[in-house]
Amino acid sequence: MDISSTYKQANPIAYQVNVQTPTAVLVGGPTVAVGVGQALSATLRLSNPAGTAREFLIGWYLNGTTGTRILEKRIATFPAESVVLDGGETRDIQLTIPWVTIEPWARPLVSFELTASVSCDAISFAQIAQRSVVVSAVPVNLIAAPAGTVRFNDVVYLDLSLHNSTAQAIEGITARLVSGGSLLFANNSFRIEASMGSVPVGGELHYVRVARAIRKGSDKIAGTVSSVTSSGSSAMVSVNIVGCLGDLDGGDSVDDADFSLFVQACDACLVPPADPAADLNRDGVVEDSDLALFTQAYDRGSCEGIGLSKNRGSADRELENPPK
Ligand SMILES: [Ca+2]
Ligand SMILES: [Ca+2]
Repeated sequence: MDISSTYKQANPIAYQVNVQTPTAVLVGGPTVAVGVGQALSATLRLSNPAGTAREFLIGWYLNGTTGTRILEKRIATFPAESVVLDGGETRDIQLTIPWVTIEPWARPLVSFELTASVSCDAISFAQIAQRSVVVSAVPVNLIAAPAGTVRFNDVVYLDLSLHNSTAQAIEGITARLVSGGSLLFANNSFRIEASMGSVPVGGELHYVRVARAIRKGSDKIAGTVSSVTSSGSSAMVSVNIVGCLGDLDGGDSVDDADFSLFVQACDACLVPPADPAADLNRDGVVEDSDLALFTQAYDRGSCEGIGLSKNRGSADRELENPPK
């Protein structure tokens, strides 16, 4: 009776250990980042602890997933590449997966799982060398002008921009701006968005929109760019709003100094050159109807409690429902 053969059949794992099992590991952290248009690169470390040379067959495959759901079975390199390691040798093998292979699946919310598929003699190591692959987003920039502190009722320009430094066009772009409730966009909403088409390699995108400061206090505005070909990116900008309706110098009260500025704006009439903060009803001209609102604000004097969500004056309510 062949005791050795019987032992091998009953104890396959012990058998593998006895012949000095080779190893295959993807080196690095749990996640591999790949930029849009760039090749995915990963290092596979092979080890042959046996006393004699052995042939390794190396392949890889990618699964596209959303959450735990696998989108498609796999894309893979087969037949596998052959590598011979001497006895006791450890060697790093570079795996390179071109972007054209990844691109058809590269969509927002899709991640990938890279598996190195390795066999040595009759022992297969598929499933043991895995890494998550994240398609990096293209960063965006958001600028407010004027920056920092603005006066109540001032016009603020928001510029959401993107530079395509990747190796392929970014397609199907949607740009979006969302205010925290203190900046009202020209569409009379706290949120505005538009389809922006595509940005070629090396090209720039600018999404510039106008908003009005309608509430005192600090506010955060979020700008987001999403695309059908890459992950979404977002940026934030903070704006601090001082004063109240009619407080044209930002001193937190409506007094003679503001009236002087209001008269100057009245002379100019059209916005611009007239100060937009003097156009209290926001119809593009500074005239009698603004004077009526200014007089109410002047009689009130202090900005205390004005422009907050509670205890609002009639002028504030008018601001939130401006003439179409
Ligand atoms: Ca003032
Ligand atoms: Ca007006």
